[in-house]
Amino acid sequence: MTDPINEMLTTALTSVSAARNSAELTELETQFLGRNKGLNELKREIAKLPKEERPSFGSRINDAAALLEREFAKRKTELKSGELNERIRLETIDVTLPGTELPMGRLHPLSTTTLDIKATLGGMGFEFVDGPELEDYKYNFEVLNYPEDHPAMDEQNSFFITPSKLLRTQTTALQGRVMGERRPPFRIATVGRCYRYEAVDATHHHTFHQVDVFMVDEKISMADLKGTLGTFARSMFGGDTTVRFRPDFFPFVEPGVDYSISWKMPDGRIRWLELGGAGLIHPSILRAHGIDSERYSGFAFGLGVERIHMLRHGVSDLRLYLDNDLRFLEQF
Ligand code: FA5
Repeated sequence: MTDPINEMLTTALTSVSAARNSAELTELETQFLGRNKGLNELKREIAKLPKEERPSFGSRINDAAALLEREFAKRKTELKSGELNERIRLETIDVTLPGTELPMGRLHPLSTTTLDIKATLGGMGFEFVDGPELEDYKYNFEVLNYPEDHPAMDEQNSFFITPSKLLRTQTTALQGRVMGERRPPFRIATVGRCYRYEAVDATHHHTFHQVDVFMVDEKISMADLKGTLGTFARSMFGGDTTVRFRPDFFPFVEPGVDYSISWKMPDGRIRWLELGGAGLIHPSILRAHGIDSERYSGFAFGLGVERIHMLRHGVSDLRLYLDNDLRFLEQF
């Protein structure tokens, strides 16, 4: 007759040495040494044995359990160290492997354009000054000679925050702030965000950027304006660019013009592209700031930053600058 203790011990020892990992081993441990399982289950047989056989059967089960526990412990150590070695092997960093390339960030096209504008005008002696985007009605319209309810203001529908504060519609709003604090001569430029409440299309946005440039000194004339604009335009658009003036109205300049630059088409023909507005600062504005308009005069011009980048790179839709679509931005 086969001995149930030996039989179970043999099966258990074979299974222990065949266990492939700690999890399997833990399962086997429950199976053979668990409460009311395996060898412990055999203990229930004791009661069925003749009295004299009971003690030796019981002590043989205990011996077998002790032997098995040692085997489990041994195998556990073996498996654990194998698993640790495997983990070390897997987690080892090979410093000789090529690295993962991280995508490089870059400046937004409007930022690079702004830097170009600043380098150009800075090189021409203009000092850059920032004005607030949340501007006083006074600086955005009033001191720029917009009479209340003047139709010129309709072209610059605004986002009013309070009756006297609005998101500036033009960087020209800086003029009054500078003239309130400085005495001529000065050469000032500013670039920044502007807002207008208007229908968004390929050439208009509610949020866009402008550059404004103005200087006040003795004997400043339209010739100075044209010379400065020409130098600026040639630096931004190429060496043979010329500037053309046409009369236009802005309440803060007299005379006022809109200006275009010459643009050479691929077939060699010249096209004129409108860039912005300009003129001689209205003498009444100088006087309002205590500047002697008999002695001093000044010019001012303004233009859109998006427009510059669009012309330089053939971009046909201004909305792309605010969409933040990488497929567009990564082209520059
Ligand atoms: C002005 O804003 C005047 N302040 C310019 C000026 C300055 C005239 C100094 C005289 C002396 P205008 O509204 O035309 O003018 O705007 C100037 C430029 O800003 C436009 O040519 C255009 O390039 C840009 N611009 C104006 N409105 C928008 C808009 N909604 N979206 C995108 N660009 C705009």
